[in-house]
Amino acid sequence: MKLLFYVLSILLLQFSCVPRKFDAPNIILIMADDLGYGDLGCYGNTNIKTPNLDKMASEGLRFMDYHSNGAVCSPTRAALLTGRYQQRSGIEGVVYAKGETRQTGLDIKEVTFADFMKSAGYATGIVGKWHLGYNVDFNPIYQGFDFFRGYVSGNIDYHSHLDGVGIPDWWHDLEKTEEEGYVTDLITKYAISFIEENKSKPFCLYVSHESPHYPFQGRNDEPERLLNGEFKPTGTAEQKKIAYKEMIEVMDEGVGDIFTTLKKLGLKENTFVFFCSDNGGIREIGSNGNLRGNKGKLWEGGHRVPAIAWWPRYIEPGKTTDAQVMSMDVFPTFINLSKVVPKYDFQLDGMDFTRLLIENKPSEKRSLFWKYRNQKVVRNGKWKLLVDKNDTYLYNLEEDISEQNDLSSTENTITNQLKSELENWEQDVSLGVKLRTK
Ligand SMILES: [Ca+2]
Repeated sequence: MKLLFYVLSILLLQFSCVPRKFDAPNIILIMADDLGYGDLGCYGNTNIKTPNLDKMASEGLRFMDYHSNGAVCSPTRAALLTGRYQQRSGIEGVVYAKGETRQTGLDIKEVTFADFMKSAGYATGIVGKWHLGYNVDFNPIYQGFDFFRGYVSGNIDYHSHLDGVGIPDWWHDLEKTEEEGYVTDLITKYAISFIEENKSKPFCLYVSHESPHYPFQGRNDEPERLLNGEFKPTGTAEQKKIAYKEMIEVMDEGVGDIFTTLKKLGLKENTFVFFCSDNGGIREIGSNGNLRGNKGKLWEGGHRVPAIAWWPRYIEPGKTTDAQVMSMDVFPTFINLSKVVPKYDFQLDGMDFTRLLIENKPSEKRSLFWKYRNQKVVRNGKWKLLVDKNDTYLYNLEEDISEQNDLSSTENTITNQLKSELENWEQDVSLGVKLRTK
């Protein structure tokens, strides 16, 4: 299938399905890990200082109703990479360091946004977290990326780079490599060197931060995971909160360094930068603002997350949008931004949001779906139906963003309609799904 994709890509037609009102930009996708809806200054946080992301928002478009496809790491990444609901690639849950899922990953036959961008003539790179398979056979290099500096597990010690079971996890492309440094700083360093090396050609860079995922460690903290197998006890809740703040602030500093690099290299005007998170903040340490719930659950706090788009030449500065956008929409948007349309039937679930960027016009209306463990959700406009085991809840998010008033018993018609939509969707995405094992 991948071979077919490449062959067909050579036959790409040079026209676009939307008006060609823009020049194809360089693309930088920056994703934070477990960053909550209330964790940035520009989303109301007064404790954590994020001047660079705040500036990005003041110069760009801030999303108020952006959602991660998953409430945890791997599913969101599968959807982000493939432009489809994660159920279709069999990644509905976390690919854990421990246990049998360690042998699984995103099938390399899947067509990722990196595959497409590479075929469209872009240099492609990923720095930071992969989390779509531990075995080298699942490495990002086999998923369309020319360049990989980072780790394949869900999290590594920020200093010793050991994964959750104590295995070293830092890679240069296909080679496991020892390298000193605080993970967030290494990610920024390699993001910048990738941009510098590719400044003269179109590039698509995925900056996949670990911050602010645990272990909660600042730049000058000691490693918690040691090579002799020792795992030191983690800090108190108060110490974790202090580290959490620093972790976000160091990531923000790195975002600032990327913008400085773009400016220095004369790439500022026509580079599209998109920042988002992969799921909501965790309980007690992260902030999800006034949303209910947290990472791992399908209340809004689990998947409504910060997102900012920046593209000085085309995006009107300082605006916000209520458009409902999801991780899986990133791939079709990249396709359109590249201005290269493959003569190939993509069957993506996501929808291109270029018009939202350049004209502030939302895409056509649609329903959005989530499923994780015992919870399922369908969102249609202001309505959100949540099935939690055997209980069904209906919320009007326009009036009740904190999901406090269940309207399922009074709004029977919409409840039944959404229930039926949810069942149809489940049926649709469950067809032929099988987790692959290497
Ligand atoms: Ca995450």
